[in-house]
This record gives sequence, structure tokens and C-alpha cells, in this order.
Amino acid sequence: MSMILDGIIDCLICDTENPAQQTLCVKCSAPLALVTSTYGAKRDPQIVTVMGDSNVGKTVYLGFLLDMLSLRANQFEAVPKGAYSVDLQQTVISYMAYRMFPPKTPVEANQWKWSYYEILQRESEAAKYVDLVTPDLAGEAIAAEVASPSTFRIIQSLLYKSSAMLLLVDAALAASGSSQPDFFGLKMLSYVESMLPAGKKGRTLIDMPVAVVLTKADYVPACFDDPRRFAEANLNRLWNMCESRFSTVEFFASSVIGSLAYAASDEVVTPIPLHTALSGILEPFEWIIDQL
Ligand SMILES: Nc1nc2c(ncn2[C@@H]2O[C@H](COP(=O)(O)OP(=O)(O)OP(=O)(O)O)[C@@H](O)[C@H]2O)c(=O)[nH]1
Ligand SMILES: [Mg+2]
Ligand SMILES: [Zn+2]
Repeated sequence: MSMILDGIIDCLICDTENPAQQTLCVKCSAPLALVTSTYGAKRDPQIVTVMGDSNVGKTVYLGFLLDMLSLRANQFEAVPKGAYSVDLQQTVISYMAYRMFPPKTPVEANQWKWSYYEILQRESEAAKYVDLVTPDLAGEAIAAEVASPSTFRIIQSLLYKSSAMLLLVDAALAASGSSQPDFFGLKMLSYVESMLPAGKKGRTLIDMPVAVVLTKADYVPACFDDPRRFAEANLNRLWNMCESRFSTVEFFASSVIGSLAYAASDEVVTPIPLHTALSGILEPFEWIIDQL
């Protein structure tokens, strides 16, 4: 549990001691507001990390997810803790309102947007509270860390502290025959396995819940019908790794797009989201909450 003592703040993510006047952790760049706003909370914050290659749709997915939660979709109610928590959702919604996708996430950790929400899930019988902390990571940073561990230490620290992971995989790319998404997923999970504390390794399966989210499923509607089958057929390496090393995995299909247009200029083709139609955004998250 992080602490605030004598003008020193221990970072929520990497436990480094920071002088209280800092806004970002000197070591990992996580906002220290995460500590000040979770300090004294009734529950320990749960960190859920969204992983995935560059361009799979992490920023778009997370922005819409947080927005749906704060619009009280299904039985959820979410309250942002600190105005900084709203930045990601606002950026994504504003861009999409102008029929543009948000820009690529910069690789520098001090530019990442973090969100901290108090989430209430009202089920018929009982209410469940979860304090959710989640950063919007850059895919390039994730790829660099997975390729040679410790280039982005913050990703390692995050995984240690994470209660669950959403692994985003580009379904459209996989369906087109590219092996890149499959290899990336396989590398990611073997990285997760190697990073877990020694005691958790060995014969036992890894029990961190992993929701594999197949993004851009609007390009591959079959994906919605049976995401597990799609993954087994098109992401077989990743699928096998899940089967043999992880005890709690589920597959989901998601899309934020109703229809797309394309604008071409100088050989650069830009997709233009004509209207948003969200599907499969909340389901993986609901599943994660049920596992916590
Ligand atoms: N068709 C379709 N395209 C999508 C969808 N979501 C994202 N995209 C496309 O994928 C691109 C990348 O989305 P981002 O959310 O920026 O990807 P990211 O994973 O955050 O990428 P990095 O920031 O580089 O790590 C967008 O610019 C869109 O072109 C979707 O649901 N359907
Ligand atoms: Mg991004
Ligand atoms: Zn830190």
C-alpha cells in the first residue's frame, strides 16, 4: 500500500519515494495524484492494464469504455477521481465527434494519460465497488519492453501491480493473414509469465485474469459470432499459450465503428469514422470486474 509521510510520496506503481511537490513520479512518470487520491480509501485501488501492439485500438477502446461507464451504461456507475482522469475519454470523444480517430499515443511515459475511477456495479442482489486505475500506454513502449525487458520499467511495475489485463489484438489484421498479431500476443503473454514473481511460476497456471479483446471486428463480423473460434483459427499461437499457461482467459470481439469512409491524398489513405456504433466494449470489462 502506498504511503504519504513527511512530504514524501511513494509512487503507487513503482514504490519510488518522491518529494511531495512532484506531480509525476521521478522514476516511472505515473501521476502522484494517484497516491494522494487513493490514500485513505476504503479499498485498495485495482490496476487494470490495457496491453497490445501499436495501432490495435487501445486509446479508442479505453476512451469509449470510460465514457460508457461514466454515462452509466448497464448497471455501472463511475465517478472520476481527479479531473486528470477525464482527459483520455474527452480526447477520444472530441476527435470522434469530428469524425477523426485520436492521434497515436506518444512513446514518452510522461505524456500518457491515466484514469482513476470509482466504479459501482449494481447487480440485482448486491452492489460492488471497484477503484480502477488504468493508463493509456503506447504500443511502441509495450513492444520495446517486451522485446528487451527493462527498457520501459514502468510496464514491468504495472504488471506486478495489475489485478487483471485486457489484451487487445487486431482482428482485422489477423483475418487478413498477417501473423504479427498472433506473434505479438504470444510474446506479450510469455513476457507476463516471465515477469511474475518466482513463486507463482512453475507447474501452476497463471491466475491473473486476461480478457483477449479482438478489435476492429467491424471488418470481420464473423468474429462477433464466436470470438473463441476466431482466435483458435486465426491466432493459434496465442490461443495455445492461453490454454497451456493461463487459468482465467476469455475472448471478446469489439468495434467502435458503424461505417467507415476513406480519404486518399498522396498515396496516404486515412480512414474516416462516419459514425460510431459501439459493440463489445463493456462486455470484456464486465467479465474482468466479475473476476476481481
Ligand atoms: N475499423 C475500425 N478501426 C479502428 C477501430 N478502433 C481503432 N481503429 C483504427 O485503429 C487506429 C489506431 O487506434 P488507436 O486507439 O490509436 O491505437 P493504439 O493501440 O492506441 O495505438 P498506439 O497509441 O500507437 O499504441 C485508429 O486510428 C483507427 O484507424 C474499430 O473499432 N474499427
Ligand atoms: Mg494509443
Ligand atoms: Zn513510479
